[in-house]
Amino acid sequence: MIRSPHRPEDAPDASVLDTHRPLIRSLERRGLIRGGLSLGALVMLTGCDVKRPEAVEQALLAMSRFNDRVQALLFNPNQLAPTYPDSKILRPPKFNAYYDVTQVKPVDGNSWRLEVSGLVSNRRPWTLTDLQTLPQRSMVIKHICVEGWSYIGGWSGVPLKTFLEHVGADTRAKYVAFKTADNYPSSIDMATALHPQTLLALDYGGQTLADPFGFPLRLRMATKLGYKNPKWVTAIEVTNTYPGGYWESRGFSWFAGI
Ligand SMILES: Nc1nc2c(c(=O)[nH]1)N[C@H]1C(S)=C(S)[C@@H](COP(=O)(O)O)O[C@H]1N2
Ligand SMILES: [Mo]
Repeated sequence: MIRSPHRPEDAPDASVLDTHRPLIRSLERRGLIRGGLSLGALVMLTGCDVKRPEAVEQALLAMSRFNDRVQALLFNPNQLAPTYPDSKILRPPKFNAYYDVTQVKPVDGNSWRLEVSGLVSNRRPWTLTDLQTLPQRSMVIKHICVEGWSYIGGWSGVPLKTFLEHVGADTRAKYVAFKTADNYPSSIDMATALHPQTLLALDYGGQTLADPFGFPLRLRMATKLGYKNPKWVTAIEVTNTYPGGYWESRGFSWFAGI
């Protein structure tokens, strides 16, 4: 059996609710809920793990898709997630993947290429040096994993929006999809791809990404849960065909953002 970092056997605790406070607050502000959110409702909005009988799995899957649309409608492209001072950056960051840290296979930065496909005008692959010459941006943000833990991390890299402009992406397309060296497919909505706090990260805490955290390139977004941030990215595709993702095909919410 695959080791799940999202341990469905564990019951969620108060810290899970805590890590989703920004989402809850934003829903409250928009008058969609009053006085907080039940754990059940939260589960449906975020695809957070809870104990659930196998029988309701299909229903939950359908519900989580419906909620992807609701969540996408709630997304405000101009709203910024909270940022923090550099002094709060956790060093080293916390590791997570669908396997243990000892099983990480480092990627060779020299032979690594970023493939580009789909609705773009330039499909030329990118080297690490190519990416380093694009304008960079930094952000210190909170990483929230559905397991119920979080940490503040400092990331720098190329805004995905800048990259998409450089490859001549059709930004009217619905999705941006990612492939990774460890076979962890992932995808996001175009509105989040163009958000200013969505980076193709090359550095953590002012240093080149360490192997366990996605060297040479990983996606880092301030507005989505941890599992939506693929590490060791090898390919980007702009598409109108729903691409899904590793945890999404196992019942987790696809949008998973605020
Ligand atoms: N390629 C890849 N990316 C991944 C994962 C993975 O297993 N493989 N796990 C995700 C999950 S569940 C989390 S919480 C974060 C952890 O990122 P970190 O190790 O930088 O904290 O990476 C995400 N990106
Ligand atoms: Mo996660």
